Amino acid sequence: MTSVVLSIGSNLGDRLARLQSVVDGLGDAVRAVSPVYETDPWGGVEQDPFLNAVVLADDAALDGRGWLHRAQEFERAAQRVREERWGPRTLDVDLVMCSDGGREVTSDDDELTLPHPLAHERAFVLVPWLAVDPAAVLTVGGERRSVVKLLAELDPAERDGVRRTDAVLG
Ligand code: PH2
Ligand code: MG
Ligand code: MG
Repeated sequence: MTSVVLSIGSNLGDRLARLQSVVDGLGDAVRAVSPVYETDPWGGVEQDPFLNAVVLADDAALDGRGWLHRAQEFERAAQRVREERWGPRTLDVDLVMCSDGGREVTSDDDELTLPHPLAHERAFVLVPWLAVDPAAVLTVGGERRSVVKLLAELDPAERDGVRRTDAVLG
């Protein structure tokens, strides 16, 4: 059984519908969905705010690469085009971490890096993740770190840039 933490984001078009498309596409695999947050763009590109959420999902049949391919299918279905790094997108589905029978899956090749190498720097990932798993732990530089502490170490401005909305993914 593999479990995955997915970070989903959109800042082009009907942002909420794009996020919902992932929850719909995952169907019965979904274990938990975070609230939806409106977030200031991260990464230095001037662009409109994102909607972000985190989804926890399980699927006995998928390994890390299988999850990556699912994520890419959702992006393709949202007419995602590969564009500017950290620029605007209809839908981004990132694997934050994956575990297999409770054991963390790691990967470091051209196609897939697990855990996500930048997740610990992104309040738009950590805040929604904590909302669905207050005990979340992320491996950073080979060390298991509590996500609560990682978030506390971020610049307060980063945390303030992540604002909970009333939107609900169902
Ligand atoms: N995704 C990016 C670049 N910057 N900023 C926020 N707030 N949320 C995102 O999902 C995001 C971003 C490209 O993947
Ligand atoms: Mg991304
Ligand atoms: Mg991505």
